[in-house]
Amino acid sequence: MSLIIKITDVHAREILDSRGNPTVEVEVTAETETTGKKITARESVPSGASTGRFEAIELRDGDKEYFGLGVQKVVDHVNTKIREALLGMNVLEQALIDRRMVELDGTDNKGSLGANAILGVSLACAKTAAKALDMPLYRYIGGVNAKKLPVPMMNVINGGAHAKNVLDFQEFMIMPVGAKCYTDALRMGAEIYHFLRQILHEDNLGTAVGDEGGFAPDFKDAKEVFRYLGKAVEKAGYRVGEDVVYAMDAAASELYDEETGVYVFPGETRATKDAKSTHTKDVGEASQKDESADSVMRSADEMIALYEELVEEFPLVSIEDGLFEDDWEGWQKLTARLGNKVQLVGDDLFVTNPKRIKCGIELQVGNAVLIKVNQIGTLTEALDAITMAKNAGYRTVISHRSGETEDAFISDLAVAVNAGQIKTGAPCRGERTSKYNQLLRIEEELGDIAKFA
Ligand code: 2PG
Ligand code: MG
Repeated sequence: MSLIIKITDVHAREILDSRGNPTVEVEVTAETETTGKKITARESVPSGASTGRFEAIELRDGDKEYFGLGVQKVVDHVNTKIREALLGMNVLEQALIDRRMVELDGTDNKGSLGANAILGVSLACAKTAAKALDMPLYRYIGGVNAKKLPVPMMNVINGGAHAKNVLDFQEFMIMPVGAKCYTDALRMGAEIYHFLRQILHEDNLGTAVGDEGGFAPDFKDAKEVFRYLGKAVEKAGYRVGEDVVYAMDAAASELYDEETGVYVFPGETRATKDAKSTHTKDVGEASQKDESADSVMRSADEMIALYEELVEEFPLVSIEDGLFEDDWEGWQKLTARLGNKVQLVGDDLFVTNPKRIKCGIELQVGNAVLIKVNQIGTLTEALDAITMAKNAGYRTVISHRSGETEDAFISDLAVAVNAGQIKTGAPCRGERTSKYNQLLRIEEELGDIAKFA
């Protein structure tokens, strides 16, 4: 007879995320039939700032509390409709639970119950199940062969929608690929992070941090960022391109102007103007999207050319969202030109959605998929997305959101699926370090059988 651990309660509440915005936290309680033992586990839901337009719907209240960002309706959906639908189900039946919620929602994009309602419950069920079985979460999800520790992609310079600086591209990450284990990789990353702060400070550049814990100085463009990263890596005693390589998230959909079909760089425009002019009185306005004649703009071809230049000049091995989320043709070109040299990650492009990933595979677009559980809304569908990507030879990168909580589910997920890479911000700010620290625990627990990707 197979084990039955029945769900006896599902309860949600509104909590705050790392940006001070409300989000959903869910507790699932389940009782083991044979012993009568009750277990509760909780999980919360992250939230993006540069969200892709094809993501599952994150429901918000839209009234005057929390500037419309409240999630009381979502909490209510969990505490009534979802709770009623799941009571009595076996918490070990993750796929069935997720399907029941998807059916209950009844839409394509989880817009009626809210992906934030469904995801909170989905993840909390997995956690409760693992706890009831007295198993590490990564092993419960991934099985006996879950043992690969991911290379951390640490976002040490923040721009775009994650910071109020002039830097147009969103994320610049260091990957300590030369480390012999995850623990060493994290240490190397943290050391480089501290040297970077020191160098920025010496050059009178800002060391305040953005949403993901990376510094957010007014760097003019990507090349300037990579030069500084190089200095920090060397100062920390590591070799650029050998011990440490770079990754970036262009988040190009945020720069794309659909009317004109070009990418607009307001920060670079402003920095260029500043450099040219001794008169700085109209600088403030330029931080808005500047459509004037001397704005820095790039076509898709020019974007690709820029990436080629960056790859040529720096050890940049991974580019995420290099082009607009619905420019499949542009992505095909980008992949044809750079796909055999670097990792091309689809985030807003694929939105962790098996349908869009399938399309990408058919069109030979990108070669890696960013996995964000809240983009799709259930653990089962996220696992489907990972399987599909892997079967097609695409790499997977497990990812946080810019708005996070203290929960570290994604760390276990990364090991569970042997993803190989995780991006979860800088080695700074509690909601980022909670993920990195959980991976330290997992590596320690796995001991000898742990493999560093
Ligand atoms: C991204 C993410 C996470 P956001 O674009 O990859 O870094 O940002 O959560 O704001 O979409
Ligand atoms: Mg992204």
